[in-house]
Amino acid sequence: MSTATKTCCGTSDSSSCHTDSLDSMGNGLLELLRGADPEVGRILGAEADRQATTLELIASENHVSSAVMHTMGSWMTNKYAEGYPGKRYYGGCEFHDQVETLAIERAKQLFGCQFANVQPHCGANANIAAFMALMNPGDTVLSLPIKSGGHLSHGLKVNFSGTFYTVADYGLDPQTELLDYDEIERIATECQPKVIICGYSAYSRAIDFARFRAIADKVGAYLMADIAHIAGLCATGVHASPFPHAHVATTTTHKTLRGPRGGMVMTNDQALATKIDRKVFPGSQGGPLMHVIAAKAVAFGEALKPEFKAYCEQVVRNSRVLAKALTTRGYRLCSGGTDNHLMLVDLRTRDAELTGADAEKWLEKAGIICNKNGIPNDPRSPVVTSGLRLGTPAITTRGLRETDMESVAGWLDAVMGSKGDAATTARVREEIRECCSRFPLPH
Ligand code: DSN
Repeated sequence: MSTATKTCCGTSDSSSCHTDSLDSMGNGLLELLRGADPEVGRILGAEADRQATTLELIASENHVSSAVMHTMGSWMTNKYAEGYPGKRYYGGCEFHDQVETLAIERAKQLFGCQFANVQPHCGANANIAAFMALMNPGDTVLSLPIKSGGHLSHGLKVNFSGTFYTVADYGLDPQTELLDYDEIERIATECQPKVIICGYSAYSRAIDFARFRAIADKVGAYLMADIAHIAGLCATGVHASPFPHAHVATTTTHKTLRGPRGGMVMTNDQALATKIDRKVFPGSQGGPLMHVIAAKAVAFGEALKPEFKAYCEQVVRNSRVLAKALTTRGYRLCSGGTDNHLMLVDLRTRDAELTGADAEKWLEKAGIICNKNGIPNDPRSPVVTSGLRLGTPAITTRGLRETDMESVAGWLDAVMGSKGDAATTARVREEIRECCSRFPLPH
């Protein structure tokens, strides 16, 4: 650790460096790059410093453990392993078979399902494979559009999903901004979809998977649950599980699940599992990212521990407290609150002129990272927006608790309330640096 500031960022300003938050392997990497590639080393050091000294409120991001982080940068990256354990197209896969099998077995245990494909490179790839396994091109998928909190891979026109499939939408109740299951049932009955998707990117309330399955059964559709955002909560019982209700569940592994950047598809149906495997490889991907699959195994091992359940419970407690603290300060939350790790803040109730784009920019200067987000029926464009999406997974990983959420709400409000005024921003930036030094990133 004594070399920490020396290896920092490659900048001359050691006061802004926080590589003491790196573990020995992180510092070792920066030291290595100082000789091997100082340009990249400088960028990586600066990014390590950025993460160490800012509060990450993007609901889909997290800080992985050192074990997960360094498994991604391991020998496993050197190998082609197309195929599946025991059925590869390349020699030398003995240990790749072992680690992929371990990842699969841990995933099955974690989510209480019978089959898991851990090869998708990301959530969108998992969804491509699921679509291909469940539908033929032209078939109808019923989903929540992105403008109401859905995901682009659920049917956006410019995405593969909207290009190759017929898309029908369900919305949120305009008054409550909640899922309206009766209305979803009515639309499903009318459009007779082959697949109904539930699971969202910006919906802060619990999902009733059983109700969705009843609707799917009534119209003879498959139910596909994309649990990318809430995977960690589902794995620990903090949110209901998609199983046994969903025919297929897809997820990313890097959000609340706190693993490496990647995707996964799960099912309880043997015939669907066989199809899914074929649609992942060779259907839509080539060589699996074995270094990421190894890191998925590590992350799933971590998620099976009791500490991870406690972490997920804390994520939701923090989210609820932050939501309340913002409400107290005059911000309206879509649907009135949160049941999970995120909230969607309607900025207009605090200041009619306030936009998501401005707020995101001002907050970043103050050391709070978040994303502008459209709110349901947002009159502003998606690059401006009237909302902010905030999430607590990453700050909970650093150890912030309920009492700290009051400070976080205060910082958010100070910056937005002052319209990014320089003196307020500088004060908040310093207070956040101090907070980050009390809550270092995981080692
Ligand atoms: N981009 C992710 C999110 O931020 O929710 C979804 O894939």
